[in-house]
Amino acid sequence: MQVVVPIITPFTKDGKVDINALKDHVKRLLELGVDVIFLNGTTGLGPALSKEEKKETLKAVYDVTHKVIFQVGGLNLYDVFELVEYSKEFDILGVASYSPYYFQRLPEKWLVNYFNDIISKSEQDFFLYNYPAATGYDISAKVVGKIHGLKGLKDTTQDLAHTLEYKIVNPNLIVYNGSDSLIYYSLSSLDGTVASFANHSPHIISAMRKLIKEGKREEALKVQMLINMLLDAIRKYGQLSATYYMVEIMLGYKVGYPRPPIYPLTDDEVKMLKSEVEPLKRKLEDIISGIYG
Ligand code: FW2
Repeated sequence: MQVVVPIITPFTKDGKVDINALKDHVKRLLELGVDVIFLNGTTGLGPALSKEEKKETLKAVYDVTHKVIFQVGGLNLYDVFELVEYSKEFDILGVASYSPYYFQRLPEKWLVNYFNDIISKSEQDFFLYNYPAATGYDISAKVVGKIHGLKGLKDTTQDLAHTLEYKIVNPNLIVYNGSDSLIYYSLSSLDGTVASFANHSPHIISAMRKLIKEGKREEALKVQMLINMLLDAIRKYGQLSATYYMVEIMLGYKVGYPRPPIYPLTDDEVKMLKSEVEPLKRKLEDIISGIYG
């Protein structure tokens, strides 16, 4: 029942990775119950980071924890290999990659080759990141069967049956779902959740996990419903950017800025987001204080 956070990459106002903000954020999230840091994922703006920035984030986070999965995917396979090589210097949980994206109609065997090539260069455990809505390609359980040496997989789809299929085909695979609206189901029926939501509400996910462990299913589902309402509010402002501001709203500290093309919110947008979120936040806090007594 692991909670994995696809951590945001904090930037300074002039667009540099804010290393100190990143390290502090990692420390706080671990204290609040997060088990694993997924680096350079979608929420971390992975596709918008340079190879050097990806190295920088790994080095910084590794100073705080070794419980890291390092996302290396990209369209320049030589850069990807360089990151895989770089990862060998670190004793981490593994490397990960999304599939090649943007290009249409790639033959299935090229997708399989891409993952097999990365795995053959890596000394780390390998986690596949499937996000068909973003990449254009679904790496289904059938395709996964052609990839050799997978340790785990993160499936960002809204279809739990699709995610479960990986587990059915290969029960030894560590399988996570990456949708915030399915956190309850990921914790109760898979190996865990990779939740963007954990960037600002790790305490809420930890409380839900406690309820599940205690068999309090209805209460845990109530938390999921409130999470879904929060998500509706957040998504209106652009979830990738709003997540940065949600850290201050929910946890009370600033965590830097996103970087265009993921534009920072305006002051008015932050105010509106806050006023929409506050009533839900209060309801969640009431539930949490009831859980911990
Ligand atoms: C990541 C995740 C979560 C995303 C999801 C997209 O790397 O950011 O897939 O938040 O809506 O795993």
